[in-house]
This record gives sequence, C-alpha cells and structure tokens, in this order.
Amino acid sequence: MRQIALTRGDALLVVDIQNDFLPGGSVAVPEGDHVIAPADQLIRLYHEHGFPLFFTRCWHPPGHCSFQERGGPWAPHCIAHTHGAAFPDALQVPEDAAIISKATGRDEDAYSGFRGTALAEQLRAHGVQRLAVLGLATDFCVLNTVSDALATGFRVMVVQDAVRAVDANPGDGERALALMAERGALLVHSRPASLLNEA
Ligand code: VGL
Repeated sequence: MRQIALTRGDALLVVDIQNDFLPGGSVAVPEGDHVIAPADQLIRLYHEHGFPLFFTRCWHPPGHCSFQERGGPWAPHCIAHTHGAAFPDALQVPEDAAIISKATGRDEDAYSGFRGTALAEQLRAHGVQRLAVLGLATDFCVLNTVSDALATGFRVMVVQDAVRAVDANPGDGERALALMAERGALLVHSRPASLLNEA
C-alpha cells in the first residue's frame, strides 16, 4: 500500500471520530478506537507543516430522524453538546482546525460531510485539491464523504489503517474500500508519511 507524501493543496479530513462511535458509545464501531493513534500522527504532521485540517461530526438534535424511536436505523447518538457527540479526549483537535457539524436538523440526515454543509466551499477557499480521509465509519460516513469529495472534483486518499467499519453485514467495510477505490480514491497507509520537497 502506498504512503502519503504531502504536497501543496493537501488537507486532512477527519470523519466522525466521536465518543458515541467508540467502544462504550451508543453506536460503537468495532475497533473504532484503533483509528485514534494513526489519526493523531497525521493530525500532527499536517498541522506542523501548515496544511489545513477539517473535522466532521454528527451533531444531531434529540429525536433525530435517524434514531430508532423515529423509525431510523440507529440508536440515539451524537446528540449535540453531549459527551457522546464530543471528540474523545485522546484526539487532539488543533484550535485552528475547521469543525463541520452535519445532520443538525431533526428531519435532515447526512452521512456525507458535504451534505448540507459548506465543506466544499471551505476546502476551495483554502486552495485544497487533495484530501486524506480517515475516521468512522468506513461503510457509512467515510464512504459517503469520500464519494461526494470525488464527485465534487477533489482527489482523495483513504487512510486504510485509520478507518474502521460498522460491518453490520460481514465484509461491508472491505466492499466500501473497494467501491471508493473504484470511484477513484487511492488507498494509502498512515506510515511513513512525509513532506514532499517542492522545487
Ligand atoms: C455514522 C452511523 C450513524 C458514521 C453516522 O459516522 O459512519 N454511522 N451515523
């Protein structure tokens, strides 16, 4: 698998690493906590070298349409301003990182960080051309965010060791990775990542 070599126009997109998607959370993704260490390493690298960082988060009101009580598929999760919606303490979120809240309306769902947000405009404003994407969950929010990023014209690297899947049906995560690759994403590994020297 390829490694990351950072170059002009790069940004890091951290998808939904929130307490409710980690072990002990209401929609715990198996091994969800395993993404934190590689995420942290890349957050440091991108930040140290002045590349922009974007963090998406599910930010639902109580009674959100995706919750089982409303006929949706999920247990209540990531309710705005609760511990479950917060980023885990172990994840460092730099002060200047952009935080994109999604699915904030009661009747509005969004797996993709691009749906109902200004993410595309914010990326363009920063001159971003290529995203490294990591986080949770491979078969839901990562898949949908990456697919929209590609459709919007960004180049995308998926950091394969820094994503984990819900895997409600065995193999969903693997199929999502294959689909993202088919749609044009490059599958990469978090290590060793480096800075490309520009001429
Ligand atoms: C997600 C389930 C429900 C995700 C969000 O972040 O992939 N999964 N809401």
